[in-house]
Amino acid sequence: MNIAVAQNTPRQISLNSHLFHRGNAPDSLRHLIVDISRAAKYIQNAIRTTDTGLAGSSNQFGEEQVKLDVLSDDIIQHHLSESRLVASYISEEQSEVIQLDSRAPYSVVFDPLDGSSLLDANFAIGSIFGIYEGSDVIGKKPAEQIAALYVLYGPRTTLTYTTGSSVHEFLLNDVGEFILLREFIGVADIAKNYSPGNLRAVQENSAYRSLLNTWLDSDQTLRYSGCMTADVHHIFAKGQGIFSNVGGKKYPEGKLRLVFECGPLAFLMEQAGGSASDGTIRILDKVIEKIDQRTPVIIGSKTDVQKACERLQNPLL
Ligand code: AFP
Repeated sequence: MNIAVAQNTPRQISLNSHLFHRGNAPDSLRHLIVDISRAAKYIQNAIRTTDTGLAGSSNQFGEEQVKLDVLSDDIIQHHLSESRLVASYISEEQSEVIQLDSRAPYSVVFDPLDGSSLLDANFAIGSIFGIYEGSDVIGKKPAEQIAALYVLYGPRTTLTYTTGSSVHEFLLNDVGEFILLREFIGVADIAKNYSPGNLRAVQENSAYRSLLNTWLDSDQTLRYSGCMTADVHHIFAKGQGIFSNVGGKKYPEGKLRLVFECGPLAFLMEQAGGSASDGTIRILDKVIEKIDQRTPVIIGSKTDVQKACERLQNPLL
C-alpha cells in the first residue's frame, strides 16, 4: 500500500496569531486590533466600489469630505462600537470626542482616510489608528499610546502595527486574511530618500527653504506622494528615509494633526528605530491639548531627523 506523504504547506501567520505570539497583546487589545483590521477590509472594498466624488460636507478643519471619507468614518465607528472595547474615540472627520462605553478599556484615535484628495488620481491612501488605555486622550501624550497601526490601500493592501516594542507588516490576501509579510521592521540612521511636504511654506519660512536646499544639493532621492501614510510607509519599506511637513503662512504649525496622523506614525517610527520631532521636541512628548491640534513634523532616519531639526533651528549653519 502506498502511503501519501503529507506535503508541508508554507506556514502563513495571521494577524491574530501574530498579535498573540509576538505582539504580546492582551486578549482585549488583540480583539480590538483584529476588529479594526476587519473595518479596514470593508474600507478597502468601498474604495474599489464607491464613487470617488465629494460628499457635499466638510470636516472639523473645513476641508471638503469625499464620500469615502464619510463612509470610512462610518465603517470604523460601527466596528469600534460593536467591539465593546472602546470607551471613547476621536476621528479626524468629527469635531468632538465620541463616548461609547465608559467601562471599556481603550480609547481610539483615527484618521479614517488619509490622503483622500488623491482618490480620483488612484494614488495610495491609508487609515491611521492610535490606541490609548482609559477613557480620555486629551491631556495625554502620544508616548502613552499602547499600540498604533495603519492600513495602506495601494496596489496591495497592507497593515503595519506595533504594540509598543517592534513593528510588523501584513498583507491582505485573496481570501480576506491579513498574513505576515515582514516582522521586526527597522529604519536605518541615514536617509537616502527625502519626502518634503507643505512646500508652499518655503516662500515664507526661510529655515524650511534652507533645509530643502540641503536636500536638493545632496545625493538623496525625492520620494513624495501627498499621502503621509504612504510616504511614511515608504520609509518602513525601504528601511530609511525622511519625511517633513513644516509650517508657513497658511498652516503656521504645518498641515498635519498631532492626534490622528503624527502621534500614531511617530509611535510606530520610534519602535522601528527612527525618530520624530516637531523641530524642537519629540512628537511623542507633545501634550494633546485639543483634538484639532496641528504640529510640524520631521520623521524617519534618526541622524537625518536630527540634522534637519538643527537646520530648522539655525538655517545659517
Ligand atoms: P487629504 O487627506 O486631505 O488628502 O490630506 C493628506 C494630508 O493630510 C497628508 O496625508 C499629506 O502628507 C498632506 O496632507 C499633504 O499636504 P501637502 O498639500 O502639503 O502636500
